[in-house]
Amino acid sequence: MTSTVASLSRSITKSILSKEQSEGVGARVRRSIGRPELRNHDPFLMLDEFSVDKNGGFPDHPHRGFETVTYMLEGQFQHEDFAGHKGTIGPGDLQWMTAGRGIVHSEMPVKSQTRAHGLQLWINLPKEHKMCEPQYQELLDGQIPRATPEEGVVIKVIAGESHGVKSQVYTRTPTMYLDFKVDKNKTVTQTIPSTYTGFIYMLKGTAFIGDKEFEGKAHHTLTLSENGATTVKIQTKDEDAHFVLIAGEPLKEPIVQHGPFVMNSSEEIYDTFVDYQNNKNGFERARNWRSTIA
Ligand code: FJE
Ligand code: FE
Repeated sequence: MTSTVASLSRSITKSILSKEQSEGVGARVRRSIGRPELRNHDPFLMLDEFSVDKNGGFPDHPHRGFETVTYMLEGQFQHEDFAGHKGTIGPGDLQWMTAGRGIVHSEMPVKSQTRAHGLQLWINLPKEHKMCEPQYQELLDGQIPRATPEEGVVIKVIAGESHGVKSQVYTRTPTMYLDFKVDKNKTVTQTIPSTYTGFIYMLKGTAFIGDKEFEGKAHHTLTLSENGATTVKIQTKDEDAHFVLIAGEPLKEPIVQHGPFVMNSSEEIYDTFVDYQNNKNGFERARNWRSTIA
């Protein structure tokens, strides 16, 4: 009975706190998806809330087989790749990078800034897109559409759709990525395709999720039930809240990951090492390349 299911909200199946750990060079991350308690969130491989001061960063490193989505919260971050693509992203800006067959790049805070703070999500690519040409989709804060279902509720639509507002970002893996800023004492509902795997990552304040009002607090990942429901209900009480809701269609393909390479088999991972070492099949420009920002 679809009418019964549609009236139900998805509920919370797990709530996991992300404590800070070291990553890259002198960087601190709160790892959400990708930590031992939060594996198997197909199509998502990793979500890090990163915090980097002027001495840290993620100097020259490769990627193959997935997408990295960097969403800045505070401060300025620079990036530069082996094809000469470079730029700076600031608060509220988005870089959706499809690594495909190969990217080598550097991601570093702007040195004059005190702290760069943001989210980096890794989305797996389906078999037919793993070796695609790399692509960037870059949006400044002001270019990301907002849904405002009522006063005191602002939803930035980074990918997918919310309250009739659609993102133009092309997602090879069907993905919904929404940033919610909700004032205290509000209720908001969000439609999520019933087949999507989803979670909420809390950035600030407290939110109460689902019909059972599960309490979500800052730096916690709340995984959404897969009960076939098409909505999630989120309430605030005596505090404002800031969180992201991320959901996507599971690929249901084998995943073999070796650090920044994610393929479908160990043979493909082996081929990737050979390609990277020999500057082949997408890594041609890696030969003798060094970033100027690291
Ligand atoms: C890394 C491979 C990587 N979390 N959060 C191995 F690609 C990375 C890496 C990142 C990263 C970059 C940013 Cl901008 C934000 C991140 C991992 O680049 F740290 C390891 N160890
Ligand atoms: Fe990277």
